[in-house]
Formats: sequence, C-alpha cells, structure tokens
Amino acid sequence: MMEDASLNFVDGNALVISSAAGLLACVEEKLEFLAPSSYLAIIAISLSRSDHIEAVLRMGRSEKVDHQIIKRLSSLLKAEDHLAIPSPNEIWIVLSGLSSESLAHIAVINLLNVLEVPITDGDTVCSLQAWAGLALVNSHNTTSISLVKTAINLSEQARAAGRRYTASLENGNVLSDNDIAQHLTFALSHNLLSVAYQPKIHIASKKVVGLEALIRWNDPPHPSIGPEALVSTAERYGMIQDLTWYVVNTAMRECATTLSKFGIATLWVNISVSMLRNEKLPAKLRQLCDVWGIEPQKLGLEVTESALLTDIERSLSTLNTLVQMGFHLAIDDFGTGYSSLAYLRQLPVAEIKIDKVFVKDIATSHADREIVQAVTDLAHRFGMVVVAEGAEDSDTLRLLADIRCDQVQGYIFSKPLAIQNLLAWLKHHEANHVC
Ligand code: G
Ligand code: MN
Repeated sequence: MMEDASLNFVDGNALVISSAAGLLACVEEKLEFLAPSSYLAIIAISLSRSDHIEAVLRMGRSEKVDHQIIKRLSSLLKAEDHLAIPSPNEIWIVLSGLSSESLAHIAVINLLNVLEVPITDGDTVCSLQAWAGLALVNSHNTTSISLVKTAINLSEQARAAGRRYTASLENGNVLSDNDIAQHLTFALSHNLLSVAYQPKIHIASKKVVGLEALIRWNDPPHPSIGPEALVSTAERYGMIQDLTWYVVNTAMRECATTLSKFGIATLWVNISVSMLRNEKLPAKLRQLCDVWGIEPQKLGLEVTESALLTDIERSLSTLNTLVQMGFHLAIDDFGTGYSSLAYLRQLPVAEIKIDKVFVKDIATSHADREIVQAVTDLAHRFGMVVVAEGAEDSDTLRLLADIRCDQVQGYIFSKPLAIQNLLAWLKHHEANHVC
C-alpha cells in the first residue's frame, strides 16, 4: 500500500496520493461535513493494461505507466480531490463539493477519456481500458466503507455489462450482488416480476408516440433492489437473457391491443449488449412478433451507447439485420458513453435518448442546457430523432421545446405504470391533449 504523498506535476497542480486507509478516512470526514445541496462522489476505476505490460507487472509495478496515469488524472483533478491507487489495476478517486449529479458524470467520462489514450514508453505501447463505478451521495446516511465497496461493485458491473461506467445514488444500506442474484432467481421462478410502461411524448403535439417497457419488482424484499441493480446483477449472473425475454414477451402480450387502440407508433424494449452478439436474436424477436400479432415496425430496441460500441463488428451485422427486418433502434443513455455522434451515425440508429442526468437540471444549470442543446442540434443534423429522458417539471419541458428536442419521457407526463394504470392514463391524456 502506498503512503500518503504529495506529487507535483509540471502544471503546478499538487495532488495528494492517499493510501487506501487514508482515502477512507477522507471520505468519512467529507461525509460528516457534507453540505445540504452538495454531492460527494466516490469513483472506483478498474484498469486493464495491455498484455506486455501485464507480464511486466507480475514482476513488479510498471512505474512509468503508473506515473503517466497519475499525471493524466492530476490534470483533471483539483488539489482538494483525493486519489488512491491500491493496486496497479485499481484507482479510487473522491470528488467533493459537487453542485449537481451531472458534474460527477462528466468527471467520470473525462477521467475515462484520458486513461484510455495508449501510453508510449520508448518503443513499447501500453494500451489501457478502463471501467468506472460512480457512487454518489448527498446525505450522511452511509459509511465510507460502504461507499467505496459500492463504487468497486459498480465498476465490476460496468465491466461485465460492457458499459464504460455504472452509477448509483446511495441511500446507504445496500445489499450485496450475491444477495440480489439469489432474490432475483427466486423472483423469476415465482413470477414476482412485472413490466411497467412509460410513455414517450411528442413535445409539439403532446401525442403519445411510444411506450418503453421497464422491468419492475412488485414487492422487492429490500429497498436497494431498484431496477438498475436488478438489471446489472442479472448481467453479471447470466440471468439477463431470461429477464429480457420475460420483459419483451410480457410487453408484447400486454400492449398489442393498446398500441393499435391508441395509435401508438412504437413499443420500446431494452436489449443488453450480450444479447446483441447473439445471432439468433433477430429471428427470435420476429417469432415473438408473429405470436403476438405485432409488426416488427412497431417494435423498438433501446441499446446503451457504450454497449453499441463494444465488439462493434459483431453488433453491426446484428443491428443491420434487425433494421432490415423493420425493427427500430435507439441509443439509450446517450451522453454517458463515448459522446461521438459522428461515429455513432455509422450505425443504423434513428433515435437517441439523452440520459436523464443531463436533462433533469437544465432549468437550473446553464451547462446542462448547453449540452442538451448541442447534442440535439448535432443529432438533428444527422437526421436522428431526439428524446429527452427525465423531465420532471414544466420549466424543463418548456426549455426542451425551445431546444427543439422532439420527444420527452419523464415524470412530467407519467412515471412508469402497470398496464391497467397506463390504460387509464392514456384515456385521460387523449381526452385532454388530442382533438
Ligand atoms: O433504460 P432507460 O435509461 O431508458 O430507463 C428509464 C429509467 O428512467 C426508468 O427506470 C424510469 O423510471 C426512469 N425515469 C424516467 N423518467 C424519469 C424522470 O422524470 N425522473 C426520474 N428520476 N427518473 C425517470
Ligand atoms: Mn431504456
């Protein structure tokens, strides 16, 4: 374990490298003095260094690479931030005094971006891959160990799911992955899960143009088993296929008549990266469409941005097949991945969904508003439809209309609803918004 040490780099930015214990003590202290509207972020980064360096590492640390890594990170961190490197493939970072969640997400993306540039040492090139877990907290109701453990778990989950990073807002008292996996096995076999639907609304006409099907646990045995924990645990424990087919099948069965009755264009389901690599996916989806009498043109598949870019060759052929068959594709959680629309444009994707972390504070954060505006303009230039996720109030909706974002999915219109409640909501919405 490294001792606490202060390092000075060319740019004069002094950064304290803590030991693991030093970092935990620092988190404990920052938790104690956490200001009411301020966030504390614990970021755990898991690194994979290229084979050559791995071999060298087995005989000792590769100090040059370590040094480069610290130098790159220090260019992004402030003197009051804390950094620990408990092992050559692990980095922990603490950021404090954050005024919004999105700042932490942007920090993670920037950290991953600088880490992923290959490091050259003479004629040796060390390529790096990095995955991060972001544990955010805005209350005292947790401990430093639980936060760091959560961040580490989240980075492992990101790695397993082919995402660049996974984030959670802590409420303290979190179940282990293994516990969640056991509960999930039980829930799948005892029919304790259900599907909820959230409408996607065309902002200008207020017409419902889509429904997103989302997994829900009717009566979760623990408050920390939210849908995100459920999905990421299912990815890690090989249960994601079962979970996804459960959602797709249930959604098609429950929504077939609703789609035509209310003239809703598309039913959207979430597809995980591991399934995108399965060549049988298109045929299986087609088969379900036949069973429930839904044309492929009425089914949309949401795939996360970073998932789309993993194993792109293999994913691309599946994506092209799916589009040729008539299915729609959307990039989910846009903004939390590589952020290169110019690159993503090569994929046969007609729609992007801007992640809620960038949308929810546009009424108060000028920076967030600029981001959403820039992404929307660029996506439109590429002929894509833009959906903003996570709009909760009328100011946000009005700003999204000004930005010329096409659709919105958020609590401002409806939370995800069970099918019966959705039917009541649709009737009410139709009576109020459609002439
Ligand atoms: O897979 P995707 O990231 O598209 O899932 C959408 C998730 O976002 C769902 O879990 C849904 O409950 C959540 N969500 C949708 N709208 C809002 C919103 O307005 N506020 C918040 N906090 N969450 C939302
Ligand atoms: Mn989605």
